[in-house]
Amino acid sequence: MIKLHHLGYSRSSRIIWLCEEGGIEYEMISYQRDPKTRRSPPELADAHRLAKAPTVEVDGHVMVESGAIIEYLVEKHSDGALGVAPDHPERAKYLEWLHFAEGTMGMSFIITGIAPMLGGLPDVMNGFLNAEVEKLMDHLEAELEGKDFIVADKFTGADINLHYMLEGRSALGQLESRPNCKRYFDALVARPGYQKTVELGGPVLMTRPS
Ligand SMILES: N[C@@H](CCC(=O)N[C@@H](CS)C(=O)NCC(=O)O)C(=O)O
Repeated sequence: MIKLHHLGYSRSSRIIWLCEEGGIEYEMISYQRDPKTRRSPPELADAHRLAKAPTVEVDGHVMVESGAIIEYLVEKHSDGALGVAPDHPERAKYLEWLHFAEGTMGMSFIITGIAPMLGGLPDVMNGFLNAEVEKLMDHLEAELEGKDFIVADKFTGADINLHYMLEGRSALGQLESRPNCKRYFDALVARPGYQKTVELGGPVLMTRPS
């Protein structure tokens, strides 16, 4: 059985969701953020020196990085239903979107997401990062045209990884002008697997920026 180190209000909700919908057995150890700094507590560093969430103990390895964890758990610890098989025509697209969430979206989405809570960004950074977010959201909006899921006509780990990035955009009201993103996000959070994730691990975001 895998051991999931879950931090409240964090990306490790992704792994709860994956395990719940993917039929992966897991044990969960929960941590709370420091109320002042909002960083993880020192106890999480006992599991892995980065003290990041998600951290997963699996097959003798202490693993970090959501996309890699999702890929590994789907392939080695589930029936593969939440992945896209290597010979599937959309396999390349699946890997691209699974890793796009953290790889390309992560930096601009996270910084602009937390900036309002930290007093805002200097104008030059604001302009640069907001333009990047707009471009990436437009890309997602185009990609979701006529689709319920990002790849392969089914719910996959790529949707789970993308969802976290959209939580912040939803909280900032940035899905309203993008109907495909809004429809996609609303359908994801209506899934019983997501509801169960929130029930077990708490809300995904700490505060909704005003
Ligand atoms: N790219 C990593 C990011 C991991 C990450 O930064 N997690 C945040 C939670 S959302 C964290 O652990 N923050 C607490 C801290 O760094 O102290 C992943 O997707 O797993």
